[in-house]
Amino acid sequence: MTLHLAENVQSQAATRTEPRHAQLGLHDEQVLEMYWHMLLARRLDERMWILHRQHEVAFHVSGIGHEGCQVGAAMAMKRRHDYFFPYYRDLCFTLTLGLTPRAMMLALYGKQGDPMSGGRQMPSHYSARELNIVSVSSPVATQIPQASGMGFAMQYEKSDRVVIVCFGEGSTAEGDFHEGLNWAGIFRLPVIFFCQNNQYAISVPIEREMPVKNVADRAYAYGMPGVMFDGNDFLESYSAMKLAVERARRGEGPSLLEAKTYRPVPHSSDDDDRTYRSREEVEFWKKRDPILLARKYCYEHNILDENKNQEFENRAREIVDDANEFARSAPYPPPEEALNGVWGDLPKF
Ligand SMILES: Cc1ncc(C[n+]2csc(CCOP(=O)(O)OP(=O)(O)O)c2C)c(N)n1
Ligand SMILES: [Mg+2]
Repeated sequence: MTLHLAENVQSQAATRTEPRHAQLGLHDEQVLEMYWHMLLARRLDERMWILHRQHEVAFHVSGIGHEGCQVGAAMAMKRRHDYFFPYYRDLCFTLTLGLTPRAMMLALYGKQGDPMSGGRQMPSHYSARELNIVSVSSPVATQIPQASGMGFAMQYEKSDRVVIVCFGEGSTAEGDFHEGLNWAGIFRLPVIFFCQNNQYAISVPIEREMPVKNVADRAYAYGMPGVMFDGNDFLESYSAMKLAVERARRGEGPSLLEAKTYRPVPHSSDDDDRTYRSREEVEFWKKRDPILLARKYCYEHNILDENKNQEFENRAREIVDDANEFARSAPYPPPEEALNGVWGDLPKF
């Protein structure tokens, strides 16, 4: 069964008068925390683009436009407890889970202290052992069967930990997606499959990626609920994820969640999106920017005002400046350590 979350939530909301976040059990401070993570992620991301255009760094994959669905998802999980399999667009998701801007900048510059790989991985391949954020591989969708494997381990250990795995809609055309969901469906594993549907796989539009309209429709074939929601609405994301997490923790099995969203920037620093989509389309979606929507919500509910917002902007600027300077002035890894962490015992050449 594919459920459209908005219809469900709106019908409940009609009978209640509290603000949406209160209905979801969120305090004002938690909403503010969500807004803060979105804003910090955006300012960090923008700086990464600038550094690339200044030829300071080699590559960047942006999460701009995805902050709403990512912050909602991260806030519904138990940080440092559940297991996370992010993908390259998950800057805001992993930041909310506890990865620091300094760590992200070190990885971007490929510097020695990069805690994810010591400067060996591509940028945007976020991971942190102490936060249970599992290392990302570059071939898309490989993380999906890995997450099902982790779900199987959690079930075997009778743990209450839940696993979440993130991917784009283009990745649902990979065999790995289908094998991962099939396995999780059969064994009713505590895994949440979280698709961030931004309607493109680089230059390929969604109609050329899959023969059905929604990713959530695919859930039926694997015996799990498929839920879609407005991915630019941080509270809808939180709401959908909360239900899926509760279901998984109760031992009722996996869910497939689809956040409908958009990336208003090119696929990566090496892409030119003017070759495959119109500027009108991009401008349309910029008006539905998840940060603008969250800020409006916070203003309307007196959770934030312009002064506080400016304070947040200043703080974000300081943190981004600090992370940038920290990573820029850090040393590169020594060449003789290039094979560390690749071999158990270094072979003789
Ligand atoms: C197996 C594999 N095929 C192709 C690529 C090249 N590639 C990298 S990202 C990407 C698009 C993936 O699109 P989607 O899953 O929708 O995620 P999005 O980037 O849109 O968030 C492709 C084709 C790859 N990394 N791995
Ligand atoms: Mg996509």
